Amino acid sequence: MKMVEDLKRKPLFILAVILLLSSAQAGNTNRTSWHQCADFQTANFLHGSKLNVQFLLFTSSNPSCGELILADDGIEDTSFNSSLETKIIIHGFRALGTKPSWIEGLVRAILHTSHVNVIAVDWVHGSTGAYHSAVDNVTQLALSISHFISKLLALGVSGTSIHIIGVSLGAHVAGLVGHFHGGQLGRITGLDPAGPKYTRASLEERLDPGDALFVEAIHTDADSLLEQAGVSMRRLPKEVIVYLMTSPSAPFCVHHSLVEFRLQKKRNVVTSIEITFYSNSTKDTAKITIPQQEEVGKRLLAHKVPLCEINIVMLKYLPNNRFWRKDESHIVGKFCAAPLPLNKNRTMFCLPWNITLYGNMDLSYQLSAACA
Ligand SMILES: *[C@@H]1O[C@H](CO)[C@@H](O)[C@H](O)[C@H]1NC(C)=O
Ligand SMILES: *[C@@H]1O[C@H](CO)[C@@H](O)[C@H](O)[C@H]1NC(C)=O
Ligand SMILES: *[C@@H]1O[C@H](CO)[C@@H](O)[C@H](O)[C@H]1NC(C)=O
Ligand SMILES: *[C@@H]1O[C@H](CO)[C@@H](O)[C@H](O)[C@H]1NC(C)=O
Ligand SMILES: *[C@@H]1O[C@H](CO)[C@@H](O)[C@H](O)[C@H]1NC(C)=O
Ligand SMILES: CC(=O)N[C@H]1CO[C@H](CO)[C@@H](O)[C@@H]1O
Repeated sequence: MKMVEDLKRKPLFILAVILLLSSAQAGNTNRTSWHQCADFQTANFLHGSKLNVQFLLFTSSNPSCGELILADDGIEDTSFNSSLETKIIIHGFRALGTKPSWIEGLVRAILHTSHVNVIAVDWVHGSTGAYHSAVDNVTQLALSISHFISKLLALGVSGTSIHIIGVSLGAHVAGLVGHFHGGQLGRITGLDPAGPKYTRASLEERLDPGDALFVEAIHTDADSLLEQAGVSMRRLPKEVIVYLMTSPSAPFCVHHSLVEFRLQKKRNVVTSIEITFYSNSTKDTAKITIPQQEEVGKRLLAHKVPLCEINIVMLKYLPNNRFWRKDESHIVGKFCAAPLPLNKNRTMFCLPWNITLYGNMDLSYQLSAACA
């Protein structure tokens, strides 16, 4: 049995040696000049019993060319800049043992907006095969990433400048790494943290709020987003669930505005007002609800173009008519909108007068926020 396995492995082993030799010959002794772009491994080629974790460094000066960092070799010899923040990306289960297709886009997007070191952790090798065996490899992987981070800390990198971004199963790896560092690393972002095998896991095993100074989990497949979109202006508690609106199609991101209606006088019933933003090509709607005996209702309105491209706002009062009781025929109040996040200046765009809205009738106004 053992011999059969060895025989099967030999051609691959020889091929790997040839590749190593040829790459050594292609380079010269100048480390920076022979450096070629390093890429993710493919697991079916390098099949073996080791995790073969690779750390690939990407920087703004060369966002599409990975630099292989060997944890035991001089990190100082690479383009790693220890005075910058460091983002470490950890992928999840890879059924087919291939490079995650989103890695390049994520690296480019990060480097486009921030001047940081980006390190992509390639554990394709241990993440393939059956899901449960990928899960079994998580502790060993987390240990080797922790070891790598310790090397960075020894170089003078501050723990708070480290941000781990873990996707799916990688989110729990990030949690484990953070746990090994006593929860003192700066930030962990879990993107769609994996559910299978983790819903009943202990705090040590899965991503939890104690794993870093700031821990966030972003779920893109959660249900019922919309009814939670009321706006509360209270101080954030230590842990909070927040909802981010998205559009139904790529690139999914939308702009958010706070819309607000302030009644001239309080009412004994709930007040509902439909707000619609129109640009030349888009239409987005939200419903403001003002509780009874309150003056103000606030709501988040997600729109596909920036607020400054919205030219018309349409308001519609939805009377609360019941069979036994008619609501008031009209309401009077003031409407304001502000792009989020609110900046220091708290720029609000208000219709400059109290408006009268009649039941179920659309009223349109020009909204002219200037583009910055
Ligand atoms: C080695 O790299 C340095 C820095 O990029 C460069 O100035 C030098 O010419 C290179 N030497 C060789 C032999 O390629
Ligand atoms: C590292 O980053 C800092 C801050 O941007 C910069 O001032 C410095 O020149 C960089 N060092 C190197 C070697 O690029
Ligand atoms: C919207 O249409 C008007 C009139 O055609 C045009 O002047 C304006 O530039 C357009 N705005 C945008 C953001 O395309
Ligand atoms: C805030 O207001 C100040 C003074 O009017 C202005 O210089 C600054 O650009 C404004 N900032 C923003 C984010 O609008
Ligand atoms: C709108 O109504 C409120 C409440 O009655 C009043 O204080 C405010 O002056 C009015 N604003 C305008 C612009 O008429
Ligand atoms: C690369 C590696 O270590 N893979 C291991 C992952 O876990 C499974 C299940 O324990 C092992 O069979 C693999 O060898």
